[in-house]
Amino acid sequence: MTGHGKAEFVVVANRLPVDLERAPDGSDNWKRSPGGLVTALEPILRTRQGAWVGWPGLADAEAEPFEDDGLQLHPVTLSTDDVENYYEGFSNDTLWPLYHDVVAPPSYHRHWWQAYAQVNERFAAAAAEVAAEGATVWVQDYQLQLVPGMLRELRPDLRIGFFLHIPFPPVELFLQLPWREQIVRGLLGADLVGFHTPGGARNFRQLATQLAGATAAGHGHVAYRGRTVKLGAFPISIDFEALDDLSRKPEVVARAAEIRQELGDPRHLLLGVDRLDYTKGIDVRLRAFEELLGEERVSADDTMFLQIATPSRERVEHYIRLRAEIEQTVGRINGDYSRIGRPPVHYLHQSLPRDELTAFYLAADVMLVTPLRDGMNLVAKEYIAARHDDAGVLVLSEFTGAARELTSALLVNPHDINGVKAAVVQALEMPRDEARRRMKTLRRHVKRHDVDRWARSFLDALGLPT
Ligand code: ADQ
Repeated sequence: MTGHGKAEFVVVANRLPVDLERAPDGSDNWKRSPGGLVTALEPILRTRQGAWVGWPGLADAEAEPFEDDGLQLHPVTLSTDDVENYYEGFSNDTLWPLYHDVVAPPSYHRHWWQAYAQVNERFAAAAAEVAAEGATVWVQDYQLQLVPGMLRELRPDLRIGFFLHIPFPPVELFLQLPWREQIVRGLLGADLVGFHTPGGARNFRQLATQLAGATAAGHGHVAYRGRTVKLGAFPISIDFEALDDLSRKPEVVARAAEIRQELGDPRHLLLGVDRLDYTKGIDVRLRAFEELLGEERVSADDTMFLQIATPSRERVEHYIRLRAEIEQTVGRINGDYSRIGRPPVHYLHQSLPRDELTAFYLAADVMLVTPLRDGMNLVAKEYIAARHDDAGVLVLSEFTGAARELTSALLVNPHDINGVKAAVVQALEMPRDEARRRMKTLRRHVKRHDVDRWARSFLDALGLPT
């Protein structure tokens, strides 16, 4: 067939696996942004003349398709208005809070929706252009939920998969969305729609029936417009081996010891690592820690809490407010409980290099992962992979996808502050043998269920042998 591209396998994601950076002199530079997704998909992309369609991360950047280290990259341009309305607006201020159980109120604006639909058209057109006849296209995440339907219209010959990286919300909440039917129909354009958990797949199945007239078609399938759409749970993971290796490097081990020393050798070190996001429950763990200090159940003399928060979505109102609140809380706790040179809370609003982050994981006795809602939460799995010494205790919110798998962690309800406090105390006092036993079980699980297995199981279900 003429007019089609050459790629047998196409990944469509909001972001490319490289970022475009513009120097002050106006020259452009591409920088790799290593993420789990690229690592997992790179071998498959290479062997199948794969292509990746995505935004380079800079507004108004017009860039030609190019090859980077054997990968065909197809940049999609977003204007400043697109970034404001499609990305910061509809994606991050409508869908993100709605899909995370409305822990912040979502904003519904018709011009944001229009921009979302237009940008999705652009991604679908770009994918249609690069995909070969009969190719497989894998669309990623909540920013691109209309792409499967649009792409099917343009290219009925393609095999289309979609994976949602965030939770798919309960039916009653999803029904708030003024454009609920369009979104559901958009997703039903795929041959396979994947979620982190069976609950997400169940919610979607009910909505597909209720809003789009899909009908049940055997276990895990629905029939829609003469096609069968497969629905399933595919819990994402991390590159266990790479992180395990990194954590064993003598420099990283030495750095972990150095970090504890720099902190003044606390007996106990608690750690939180997140994007600065209101879904992550950073406030929950700060409150728990503050109350424990106030009640003298933990002492600032020997216990420290270190929160590392990557700057995120800094122009969206909810995030601006969250940052101010967290910083105020940190200031209050330190004001109340510090001695000179020994604040009980250390707070870094910074993104850290991989090896440094791994050293922090290795240095921490207790990892606090307390989201109010999270699709999976890779930080929990990274902490486990970094603990080659089988030490460390993970406190994990029940409301993460990870909690379904990591049942040997101390599971907590982040809405129950007393429960969180009790878990923190239990973690601090846990006998070494018990901590070891739990960590070994957790490591065995994550090692077996790594990101490679995730990608393979999704692509197998889509009918693309890997
Ligand atoms: P996120 O909400 O970004 O991902 P998460 O899964 O925890 O959440 O991934 C965060 C990543 O950022 C981790 O790899 C972590 O190492 C890194 N990171 C965090 N803070 C950092 C820092 N200060 N410096 C450097 N790196 C830092 C979304 C969903 C999740 C889902 C993933 C994958 O919200 O639920 O697990 O996608 O599907």
